[in-house]
Amino acid sequence: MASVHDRKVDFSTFMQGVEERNPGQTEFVQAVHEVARDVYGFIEDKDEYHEAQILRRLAEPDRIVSFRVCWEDDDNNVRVERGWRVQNNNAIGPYKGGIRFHPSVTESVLKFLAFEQTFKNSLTGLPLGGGKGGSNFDPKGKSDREVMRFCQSFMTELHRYIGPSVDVPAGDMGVGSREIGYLFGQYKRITNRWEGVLTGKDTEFGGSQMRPEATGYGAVEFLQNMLEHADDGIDGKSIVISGAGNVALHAAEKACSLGGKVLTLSDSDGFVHDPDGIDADKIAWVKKLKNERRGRIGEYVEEYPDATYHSGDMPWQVECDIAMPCATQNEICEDDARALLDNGCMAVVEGANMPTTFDAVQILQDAKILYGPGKAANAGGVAVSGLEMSQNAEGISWKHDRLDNMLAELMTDIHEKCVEYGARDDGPVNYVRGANIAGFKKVADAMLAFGVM
Ligand code: NDP
Ligand code: 2IT
Repeated sequence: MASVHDRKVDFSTFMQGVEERNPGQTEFVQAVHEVARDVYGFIEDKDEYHEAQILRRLAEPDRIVSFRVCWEDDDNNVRVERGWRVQNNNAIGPYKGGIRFHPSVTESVLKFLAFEQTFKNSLTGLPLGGGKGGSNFDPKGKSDREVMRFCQSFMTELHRYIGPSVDVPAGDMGVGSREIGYLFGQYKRITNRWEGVLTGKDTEFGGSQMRPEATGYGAVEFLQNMLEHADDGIDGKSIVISGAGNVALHAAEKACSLGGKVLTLSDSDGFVHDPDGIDADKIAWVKKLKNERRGRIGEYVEEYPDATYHSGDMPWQVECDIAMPCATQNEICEDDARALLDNGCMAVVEGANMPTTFDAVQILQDAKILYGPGKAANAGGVAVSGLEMSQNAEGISWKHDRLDNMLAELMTDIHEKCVEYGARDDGPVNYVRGANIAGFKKVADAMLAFGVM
C-alpha cells in the first residue's frame, strides 16, 4: 500500500491541478496560489493534513449555486442577469460573506472571494464559515425602483439556499444599506420569517451599531497595530486611499481621527488629490455625494477647488507614507508597487479583497515594508457581522461603544495571530504568511475532526 509520503503532491503539482480544474478562472487561481504557498511550508512536516487532503478540499467549494435573475426596468424592458452563491466551507460555522453587484462579477471572482473569506472568517475567532455571492447587475445609474425589483428577484432565487444557521450573506461592492433592505424585505415576505438571515441591516430592523463603519475602521485599527508593533504610529502620516465607497470612506474617517492626513479618494472614473488633506467635514460631504446623490468623485473638485481630479487614473503615483487600497481586486500592479516604494511608502494595508496582484505583493514583500493583506486587515466588517448574528439570535442590541471596543479588540487579536505565525528575524512581520497559516489551521483542524467528507 502507498504511504502518505508517496501520496504527497508538491506545491507546483498542486497548483497545476488547481489551474487545470479551473480553466480561465484567474482570480480564483491567484487567491489559492497566495494561500497555498504559505500553507505548504507550514504542513511540510504534518502528514495528517496531507493525508486528509485538506488544502485540496478547501480549494474546491462545497457547492456553487447559479441562477437566472430576471427583472423589469423602468421602461418595461425585460432584463436578464446572472446570480451566484458560492458556499466555500462551513467547517467552523454557517457560510458567511457578502453579496456583490458589479458588472465585473464572474464565477471566478466569487470563488476567489469565498475562498479568501474562509480564511478571513477563521481569523476573526468567531464561528463563521466562508461564502460569497453576487450578480453582474450594475446598480449604477439605475433608479431605486429598478434596484428594488432586481433585489426582489435575486432574493426570490437565493432564499432557497440561505438561513441563519445555513448561510448568512451581507453587503459588498454595490450592495449597501439600500440593497440589504430590499433583500431582507423580500426574504421575510417569501418565508414569513423574521430572522437574522442577512447582516448589514439598518438598525431599525435588527442591524448592528458599528457594522457600516467596521471594515474601514477595523482596517485602520489593524494598521495602527502594525505601526505600534514597529514602534511607530499614524499621527502625521500621509495616506493615499483608493475607492469612495463604504470601506474607503470609513477608513478615511478613522485615519483622520487618529491624526493621519488622507490625500486621495477614487472611483472607477478617476481619483481626486487634495494636498490640504481630506478632513472629516470633506469626508462627510463625499458620503452625502455618494449615498444620497449617487454622484461621482470628480465632483469633489467643484466643491474643493484646491484639489485636482485625475480622470482614468489610480492614485498610486501620489507620494505618501501609507497606501490603503479600498476599491477592488488587482488595483495595485507591479508598476504601482514600484512607484509606491520609490516615493517612500512604508506600509500598504488592504481594505479591499486581493487588491494587489501576485507579482506586486512579491515586490512589496521583498522590499520588507509593512504589508497587511486584506484577509486580516479588512476582517473587521465580517467580525461585526458575526456580532450582528449573535445579537439577532439573542434578540438584543448592544450599544455603540461596546461594539466599538469589541471591534478594536478583535483587530488586535487578529494582529496577534498574524504575529504568532508571521514573525521573522530578518525583517518586519510577514503578515501574509501569518494570516494564511493562522486562518488555515483552525479550519483544517475542524475538518480533520469531521473525518473524510
Ligand atoms: P462600494 O461599492 O461601497 O465601493 C466600491 C468603491 O470602489 C467605489 O468607489 C467604486 O467606484 C470603486 N471601484 C470599483 N471598481 C473599481 C475599479 N475597477 N477601479 C477603481 N475603482 C473601483 O464597496 P465596498 O467599499 O463595500 O468594497 C470595497 C472593497 O472592500 C471590495 O474589495 C470589497 O470586497 C471589500 N470589502 C468590503 C467589506 C464591506 O463590509 N463592505 C468587507 C471587507 C472587504 P464606482 O462607484 O465607480 O464603482
Ligand atoms: O469581504 C467581506 O468580508 C465582506 N464583504 C463582508 C462580509 C460579511 O458577511 O459581513
